[in-house]
Amino acid sequence: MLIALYEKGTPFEARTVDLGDAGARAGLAALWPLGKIPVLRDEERGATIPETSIIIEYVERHYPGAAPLFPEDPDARLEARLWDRIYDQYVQGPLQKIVIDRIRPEDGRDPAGVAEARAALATAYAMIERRMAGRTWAAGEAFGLADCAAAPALFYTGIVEPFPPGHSNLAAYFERLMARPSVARVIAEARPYFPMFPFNEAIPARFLA
Ligand SMILES: N[C@@H](CCC(=O)N[C@@H](CS)C(=O)NCC(=O)O)C(=O)O
Repeated sequence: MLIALYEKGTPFEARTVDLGDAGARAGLAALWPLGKIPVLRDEERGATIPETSIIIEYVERHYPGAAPLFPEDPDARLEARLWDRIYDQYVQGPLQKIVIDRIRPEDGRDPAGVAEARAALATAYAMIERRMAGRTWAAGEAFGLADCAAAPALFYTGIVEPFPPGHSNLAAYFERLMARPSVARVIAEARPYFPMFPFNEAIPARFLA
């Protein structure tokens, strides 16, 4: 969500939610019972919008700013939504499984589930490798919705399950994402929270300073 807001230059006030704090969790659940971040609260329109993809579409409609994040062409828009779903469900999803398993007590771990998640990532990497042959961004011609989903997902999956050798289109796409100023800014702002990431010892040095 932050990447999209930075791309557009949308003014907003950021509120950090400490998910380890019961009071903060209750406040978040009052806004959105599933208790997931991010949630956008638009006081002007009296609207509460959860889920990153929906937030980005809402901002695109009501506060479009300088940078459109959806292609004009309806078929390309569908592709943008598809690749947003792929990154959210089939890259970010397995990532969360692997990360959550690592912070569980030893006797609550699920090695079979983690192995499935790693296999799912390998499948997703191969799909992205094929998709990105000859492409610059995930859908359409410009940076957009699906790239906003891809950047944080691939940043963290690349750490827990490195891209396999020979996935040169995926690797080049990853470098384009990391070079995007909105993405670089979000990663720099995430740096103070890196120690909370259970694989933080594997974060490449170039992202640490
Ligand atoms: N599909 C959702 C995923 C949101 C999500 O999973 N957020 C995580 C942080 S990355 C969260 O709030 N976790 C807290 C929890 O599950 O208790 C989106 O894109 O907004």
